[in-house]
Amino acid sequence: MYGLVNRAIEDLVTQAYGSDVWERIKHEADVDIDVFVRMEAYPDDISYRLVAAASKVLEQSPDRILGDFGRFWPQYTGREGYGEILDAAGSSLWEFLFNLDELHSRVGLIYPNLQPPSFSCTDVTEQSLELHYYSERAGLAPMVVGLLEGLSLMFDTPVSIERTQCKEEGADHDAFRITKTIRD
Ligand code: 1MF
Repeated sequence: MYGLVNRAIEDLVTQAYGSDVWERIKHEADVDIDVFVRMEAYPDDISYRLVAAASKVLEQSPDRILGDFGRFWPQYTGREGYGEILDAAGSSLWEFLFNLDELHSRVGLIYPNLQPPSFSCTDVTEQSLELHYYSERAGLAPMVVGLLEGLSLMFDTPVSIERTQCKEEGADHDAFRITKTIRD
């Protein structure tokens, strides 16, 4: 994955726990890279090892780390100069979710080593939809839940998220039912 992803993990950890903890995580992950270059493609293995090491050092489940990363990603990429691409993808949560593949193909035009996941929406009503998630990468569904929570905040649209299909349990792909909730 592009260095931007590893940089986001670094920022997330450093903001919350400081750079000493980040150095410990890199050491635990056996990652000997001083500075991740945002536009360089790194082996996926490095990102997976960083998540596993963060889980160990911070004594939190890998799924929780992935969820935190997902929630962090929309604001992080917005800040790091991708705000325009994010803005162009939609002005409501539903519109944004419909346009995820287009967003990734735009990024992929500039960064040819991108291996984007693919998303589609079915059973769409004003109140809810089912989001289908297809990826060549394993185990990242908890990150997608975090991403949806981050987008929900970004669009000020509270939702509940229910996992309706799980690839690890034999389904063809992962899917989520997203339902708008009323604020109290
Ligand atoms: O292959 C990749 O390197 C890669 C990197 C990031 C592929 C996808 C992504 C983004 N994606 C991360 C989870 C991947 C899960 C999977 O592969 O199964 C999050 C996708 C996403 C989902 C829901 C809502 C919003 C999402 O992201 C919006 C987005 C997507 C991509 C970018 C920014 C916002 C992006 C921008 C520039 C990139 C890479 C990704 O590359 C750079 C970075 C710095 C300098 C130059 C290029």
